Amino acid sequence: MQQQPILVLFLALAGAATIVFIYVFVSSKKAAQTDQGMSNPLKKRFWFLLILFVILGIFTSVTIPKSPYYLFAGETPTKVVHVSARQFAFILSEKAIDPKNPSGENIELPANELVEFRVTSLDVNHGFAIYDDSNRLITQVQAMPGYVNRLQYKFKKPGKYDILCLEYCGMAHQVMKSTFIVK
Ligand SMILES: [Cu+2]
Repeated sequence: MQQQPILVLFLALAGAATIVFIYVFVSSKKAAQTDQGMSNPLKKRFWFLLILFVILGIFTSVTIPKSPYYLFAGETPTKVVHVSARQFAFILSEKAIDPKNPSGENIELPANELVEFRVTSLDVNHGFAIYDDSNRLITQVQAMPGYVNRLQYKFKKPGKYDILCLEYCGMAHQVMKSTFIVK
């Protein structure tokens, strides 16, 4: 519901910006055409922009399918974990968490199977960041009040994983930590 007016505003601004660009492009083209007897600098610019767009197009079409949004496209997660972040703890549960009476349990996840974290916050913005046993950040998502962000991941290595807050959220931000086990 909240997103709809933002989308409309974005589309209106994008439309206005496009009209300005088209106007500038058309008016600059006219000026160049009336400059007879001079080599047209727009020709060079045309080829430069064409090559630039082709290169950008190739890079975009190669890299976008590898972005995290499409990593597990078409796969159904075998396990769903609900996560509620709050000052200054993470509550994890396999059942939906009641925001008025939040409670969680110890979580054990299967290795090499798709897991989905449904992450939200009960107060301010937090970061939900997962670290492996050598303290290497492997994946993360924002925990935002009023939104549920889905984070999908396949844990390759069994072991203990830490969850740390990746968004400064208050005086005790640095102690905001939780763990889970992958078997
Ligand atoms: Cu935090």
